[in-house]
Amino acid sequence: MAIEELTLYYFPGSYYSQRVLFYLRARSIPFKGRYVNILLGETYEPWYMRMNPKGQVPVIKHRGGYLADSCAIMQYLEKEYDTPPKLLPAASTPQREEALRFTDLINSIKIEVITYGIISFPHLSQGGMLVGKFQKLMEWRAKSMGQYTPFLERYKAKSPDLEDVYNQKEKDLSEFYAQFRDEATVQRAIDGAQNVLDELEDTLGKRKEGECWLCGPDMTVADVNLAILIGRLDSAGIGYMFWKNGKRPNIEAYFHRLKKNDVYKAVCEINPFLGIFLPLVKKKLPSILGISAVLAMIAVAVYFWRKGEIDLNTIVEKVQFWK
Ligand SMILES: N[C@@H](CCC(=O)N[C@@H](CS)C(=O)NCC(=O)O)C(=O)O
Repeated sequence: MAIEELTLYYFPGSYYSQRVLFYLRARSIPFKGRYVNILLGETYEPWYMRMNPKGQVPVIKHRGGYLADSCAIMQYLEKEYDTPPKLLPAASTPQREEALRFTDLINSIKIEVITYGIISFPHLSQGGMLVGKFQKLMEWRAKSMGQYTPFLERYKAKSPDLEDVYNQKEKDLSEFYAQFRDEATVQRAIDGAQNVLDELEDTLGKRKEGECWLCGPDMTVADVNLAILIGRLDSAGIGYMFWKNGKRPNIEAYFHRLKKNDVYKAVCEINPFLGIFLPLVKKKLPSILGISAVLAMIAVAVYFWRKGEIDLNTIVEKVQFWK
């Protein structure tokens, strides 16, 4: 058991952060959470880019080193933390190969292209209005993407040693935006996801009684990835395109089981206000309180001064006396 403190840099509504949050909770691994606001572009600040030049969450800090990428993090923690339940089956077993193969399959789904792309091309959802609770947040994010370039330019000017890192990030972001603004690309991403879900539906259909997870009776990393995928499609209001109304009964039954799972509830069923905005306010609380206190003091001083109860000359005299 590793005793060094583990810190997770994450954003609660982020798809990839949720994978690591789910994994850590499922394994009861203690960690210190460090909330990073991707909506305000905090991951593009120089201190963060030095930690992860891709400017993305999640990142972990462990034994003085940093590691990015949700799957790499889960594999690392699997090696570092021995206490059960392990989520990657033992090496050279067919279950391990299966868990890794399903992980790759789920990773091949371009989730951002689907969820943001559908906001630009709602007719591709074939179901009219989206009703997910993250819809407003995602609409806002889809619109605000592309407005980060001035931030990147400013940070680049302040930290010339990171010039190449920021140039690469600008390039990556413009390629990323272009993907979900192209209808054919969004349609291809949806088709790709439908194919992956067909395969997962078949796999779940072959499981025996009591084998509730993708690779059998025990949860694996493949289930962490599937749970977060299902949670995202549901919260984006497009679950009906993929499993609802009897379309894929095994996936639907899996989703119903997930909804009773405490880890899933804690990680995926977050309230956008309580889970996303409140932590931000809490984080900024010292500065909010500090600014409010200064403003309140100024207001009180101005009030008494205007009432004539504060005489500036007397104050100046008193200060000089005490000097
Ligand atoms: N492959 C990475 C992807 C991480 C990622 O795309 N994170 C998103 C949040 S869900 C992010 O930080 N986006 C901001 C950006 O790409 O600039 C992983 O698995 O962790």
